[in-house]
This record gives sequence, structure tokens and C-alpha cells, in this order.
Amino acid sequence: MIDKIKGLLKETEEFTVKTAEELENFRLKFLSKKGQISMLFNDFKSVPNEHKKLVGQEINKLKQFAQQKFDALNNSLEDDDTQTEGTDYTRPGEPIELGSRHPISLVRNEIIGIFARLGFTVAEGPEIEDDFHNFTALNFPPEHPARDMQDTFFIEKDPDILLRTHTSGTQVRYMENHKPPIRSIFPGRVFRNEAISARAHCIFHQVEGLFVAENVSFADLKQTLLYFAKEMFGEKTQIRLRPSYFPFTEPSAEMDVSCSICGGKGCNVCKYTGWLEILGCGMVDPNVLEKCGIDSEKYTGFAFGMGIERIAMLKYQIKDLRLYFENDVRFLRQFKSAY
Ligand code: 2NM
Repeated sequence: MIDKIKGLLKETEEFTVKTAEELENFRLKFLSKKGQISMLFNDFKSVPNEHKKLVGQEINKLKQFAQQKFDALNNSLEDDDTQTEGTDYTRPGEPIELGSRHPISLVRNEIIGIFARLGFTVAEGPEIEDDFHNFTALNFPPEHPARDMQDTFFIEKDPDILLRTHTSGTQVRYMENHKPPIRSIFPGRVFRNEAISARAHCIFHQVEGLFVAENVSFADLKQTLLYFAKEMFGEKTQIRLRPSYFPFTEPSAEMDVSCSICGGKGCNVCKYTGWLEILGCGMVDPNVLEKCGIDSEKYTGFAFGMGIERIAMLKYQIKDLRLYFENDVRFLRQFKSAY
């Protein structure tokens, strides 16, 4: 009997399993009701009384060992992730969610695309500017209110270094470094010292444009901007130019487009006027050309500037400027597009 127990102990010690099925065989062979260990307990009845104590102890040791071994094997099978059972490797993968572009980037890229088709290149410049490029070269008189601390963020005084209030400084740099014909647009971030509200922000984005060559006329300006308006807001769009004033252009105008929401009939977006103001423009003042080293007797040019936030507001019906800067994903993920 003792030999039989020792034999079974050796067998359980040497038993190895690789699968759940083999583990079940182990359980059936040693630990089940009809297994070897149960059989030993049956045989135990016929063991002479004087040996019962020793044999009983040995059977219990064997039973304990077999149970521990079973538990250990069971755990190691569960931890083993090479086990394929329960995992369906043919299942399609979890989709990777794609990000979306910011509406300001979408509109900026769309504007760049439209002007690229007319032969305009893109140029960028520094956000920190000096007084000459931001104001003086652009014909701003020394006492112009835009030079006031109330409107402009100054970094240093005397000589004045500031955060650019428009991208026009980049156009000045471009004219200083390139001979006409010049046909470029200038997208970028600009800064004005304003209280933040639904309709104003101290940081915003502009695209300005410049065309300088021989015999550039106001008619060229109108035709270029009409093409832009139709590409941006739809083929049926009409434009309207109203006289205005900028220090760097003469004559100057503001341009409205017919309201793309109501088609010009009047609605709450266009405040029942049928028109939406989208940009400023004009013929570059000869003084500006001269300050940038361009012969104003030989060359003329037109320029324009628009706020990207405003155009995106009209395009996507965004009612509050602050949404652009909060970067709340619930806002951002609404803008999926090819651009
Ligand atoms: C505008 C409106 C009208 C403009 C002019 C120039 C430059 F450098 F050629 F003089 N840059 N940008 C311009 C003209 C900008 O923004 C509303």
C-alpha cells in the first residue's frame, strides 16, 4: 500500500501539462471521485489497524500534494497568454480615430488654394516686428492711434519692438527683398490689445495679399476678389465695394459678399442687409512702394486683408470667437475635411 502511494506521488510530481485538456486528464486521474486517490481511500478500509495511522498520513500528504499541483498548473495555464483559446484573431481591429484640422487651418488652407490657382505664392514672416515694418513703412503717421499702448502689445520701447498687429510687415519685407512682379499672400497670427469677448480676441489670424507689377489697376483688384468670393462662398456670390480708409492704400475699400445663407434676401446672419463684410483692400499707396524700395513711377499694386476667424464664422456659422481658442474637442471634432 505504502509503495502504491509512493508510486502515485512520483507520478503526480512528474506530471506536466501544456493545455487545459491535459490538466483535466490530471484531475480525472488523481483527484476525481473515481480517481486514484479516491481508490486509495477505499483500499484504506482493509489496512490493518496498527498501520492505519501511518498509511492515512501518507494518503493525505499525497492528496494535498496533488491538489496543490493541480492549482499551480491551473494558474500557470491562465497566465499564459500564448494560449489562443478565447481570442479571435480574425476579428477586425479597433479603428484608430483620426484627428481633425482646426477650422482656422481649414479656412486658411482653402484661401491659400484659391489664390494659388491665380498664381499667388505664400510667404510668412516674424510675429515679433519692429516699428518700421509694422507701422512706418506702411504710411502710419507718428501719432496714429494704432501705435498706442491701448491697441498694440509692445515688447520694448525706443526702439519699438512689438507683436505685429497685421501681417503687412511681412509684405514690406517681401517688397524689400523681391523685384516686381510680386504676387503673394501672407497668412499669419496677429495681436491686438483688445478685451476678449464673443466678437473680439487679442490674438487672431489674417491672410493679406499683394500684387505689384506694371499697370496693375483697380479693375484687377475687383476681378481677383470677385473670383475669390465665388470660389469661397459659391458661384452665385456677388461682391460690393464701399469706399474706406487705410493708411497704406489709396483709394481704399471694404468688400461685402452677398449673404450665402439667405442668398441676399435678408436673414439674421446678415442682419437683414443681404450683405456680409469680409475684407479690406485698396491700391498700395505710392509712399509705401517707395519706402519698400519699389519705383512707384513704374509700378502699381493692389493689396487686401481679411480675418480668417470672421470667414470661418460665416462658413461654419460659429457664433463665438472664443471657441477657436479653447480647443474643446467637442468643438474641434465637428470639422472633418479633405484639407
Ligand atoms: C488690408 C486692407 C487693405 C495691405 C496693404 C499692404 C501693403 F503692404 F501692401 F501696403 N499690406 N496689406 C492691406 C490693404 C491690408 O487689411 C484689411
